Amino acid sequence: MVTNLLLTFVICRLLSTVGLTVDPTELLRLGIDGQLSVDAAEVETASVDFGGMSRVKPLAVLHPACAEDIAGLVRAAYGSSQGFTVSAKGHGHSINGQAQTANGVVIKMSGSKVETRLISGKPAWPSIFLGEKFSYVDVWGGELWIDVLKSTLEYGLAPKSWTDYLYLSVAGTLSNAGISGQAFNHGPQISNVYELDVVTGKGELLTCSEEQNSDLFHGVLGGLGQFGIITRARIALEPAPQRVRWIRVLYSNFSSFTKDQEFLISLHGMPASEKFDYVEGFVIVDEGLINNWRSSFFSPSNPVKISSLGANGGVLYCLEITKNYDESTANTIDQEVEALMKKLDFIPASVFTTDVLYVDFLDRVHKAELKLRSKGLWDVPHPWLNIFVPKSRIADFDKGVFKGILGNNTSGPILIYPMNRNKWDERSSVVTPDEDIFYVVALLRSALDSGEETKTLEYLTNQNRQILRFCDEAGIKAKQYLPLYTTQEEWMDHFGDKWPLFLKRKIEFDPKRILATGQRIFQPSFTSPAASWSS
Ligand SMILES: Cc1cc2nc3c(=O)[nH]c(=O)nc-3n(C[C@H](O)[C@H](O)[C@H](O)COP(=O)(O)OP(=O)(O)OC[C@H]3O[C@@H](n4cnc5c(N)ncnc54)[C@H](O)[C@@H]3O)c2cc1C
Ligand SMILES: *[C@@H]1O[C@H](CO)[C@@H](O)[C@H](O)[C@H]1NC(C)=O
Ligand SMILES: *[C@@H]1O[C@H](CO)[C@@H](O)[C@H](O)[C@H]1NC(C)=O
Ligand SMILES: CC(=O)N[C@H]1CO[C@H](CO)[C@@H](O)[C@@H]1O
Repeated sequence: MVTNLLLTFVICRLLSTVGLTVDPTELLRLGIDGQLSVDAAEVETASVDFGGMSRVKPLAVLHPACAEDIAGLVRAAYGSSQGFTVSAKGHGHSINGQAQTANGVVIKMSGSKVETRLISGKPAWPSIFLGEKFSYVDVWGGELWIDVLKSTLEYGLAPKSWTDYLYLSVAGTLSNAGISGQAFNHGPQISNVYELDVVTGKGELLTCSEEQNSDLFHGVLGGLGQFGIITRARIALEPAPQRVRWIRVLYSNFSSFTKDQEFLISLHGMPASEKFDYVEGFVIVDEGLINNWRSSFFSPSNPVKISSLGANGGVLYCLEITKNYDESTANTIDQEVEALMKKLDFIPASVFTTDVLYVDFLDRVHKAELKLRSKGLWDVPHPWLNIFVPKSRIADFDKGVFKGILGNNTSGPILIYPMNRNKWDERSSVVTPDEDIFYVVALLRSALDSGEETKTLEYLTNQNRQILRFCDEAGIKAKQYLPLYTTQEEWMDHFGDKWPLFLKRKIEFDPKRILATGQRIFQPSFTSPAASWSS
């Protein structure tokens, strides 16, 4: 069967670099008629994101039909004397305008009609490779993970490492890391990529991997879009399980909670039957939260009364674990789960179990999205904060933030789960704390204009600052995930030891600093000719 993942293109018109200025009507004369648009509605769509806090209009929007279209546009930007910027936009699920750009073109990577026909019946790259030792799929960078999943499931295969939500583009998550409850075992999504096609900031289309152009490969993974635009990614696959046993248990004692999480992720080297496949957790600071958008799990047939569980200080912690299975293991799943659960120290009366199809588990957040959309609660500002906290300080973070700064109203789910750093490749651009185990803490907040002060954007934004300041002052060497900084000093501090390499790669692969300026790490050379490279 020919899958819709085949992304080879019959006709790819090249852009000419002649006569370019940054006047949008001039941009339209680049020779890619019908693909560069200055349509008001398109420009408007390209100027917003999920965060809903930043609005920046580009000059034009490119609908690429193939990787060469992107290379042509970037070559035009690179060669232009006046200069313009180029930002790839995946599904626009950034929080702070990371995919936006003012003086340039936004490339609509997701949802554009990328050519899927084959060159004379033969794909230039195979879509799915089924090997005895390993399998993979080649996908367009703008492909959404949900579509990757649907296509690979037709072959009984699926990617190994996920995000909680699947309506994100492959390249968008690979530019950050891509984490979920499988990361302790398989590493983040950037640890599960074999090869990439990348258009650099000079407009060269290069294939890269561990062996070939390896510096570009490692740089782009977690690279915040700074070194190139990913047009193709080769993603590792495994046989897809059929079903998932999905369990939530509660703790009132934070140290028991983290001890159990750390125990469970220490099992990563064990045979599949002796570990869970997914380990996450969340913080429940009030009873209202238990009815939030991620916890429909508990109700209505599973009502939870915090008061009856003896939470001290009102804070409870929920461990969320799953075990995959299929027909061949259906008869042993109960024993395997029981054997693992025996080793945990949760509140005995607090076990909530359900059993769902693998695809329904992976796509769980979409259900919540539909519910929130129907109530008009999806398109609201999202002042999210994601932090990696080293294991040695997570208890201090609990005291200072969950039991301190947050008070009783958090305006959204708070995820917390540990990961093993040895599953992260040191050579990638992503920055983690300097310990073997670190936690992600994700405050996934929605701001509302309900008249309550604690729900406003201003209140939540201030609280985020307060949390970061707390980490600083307590000497918790936390690192932001999906980082937001505005000065180069802050970015240098964020990257720490990795900054010199990050800068070197920038100079090599995007010397005019035209790519992904919405990350606010570098100023394009043409807007600040005086700004020299810092080191
Ligand atoms: C509801 C929701 C749930 C989420 N859950 C998780 C989660 O569980 N785990 C997790 O790790 N993250 C999660 N995220 C964060 C998400 O991974 C990032 O925001 C990601 O960048 C979103 O992908 P996108 O396609 O929307 O990217 P965009 O917002 O479109 O782009 C993000 C950045 O990547 C760059 N970029 C986009 N496409 C390309 C490309 N082809 N090549 C190079 N650079 C490119 C952009 O220029 C921009 O700088 C979640 C976000 C949301 C809104
Ligand atoms: C929490 O559990 C730890 C062991 O993990 C124990 O030492 C401590 O006393 C417990 N705290 C409370 C308040 O029960
Ligand atoms: C949270 O609410 C509980 C009672 O519901 C109260 O005892 C506690 O002081 C509150 N905490 C904060 C920080 O407001
Ligand atoms: C501490 C605080 O601000 N508590 C408020 C949390 O939200 C509820 C309603 O959702 C208010 O009643 C509390 O006063």
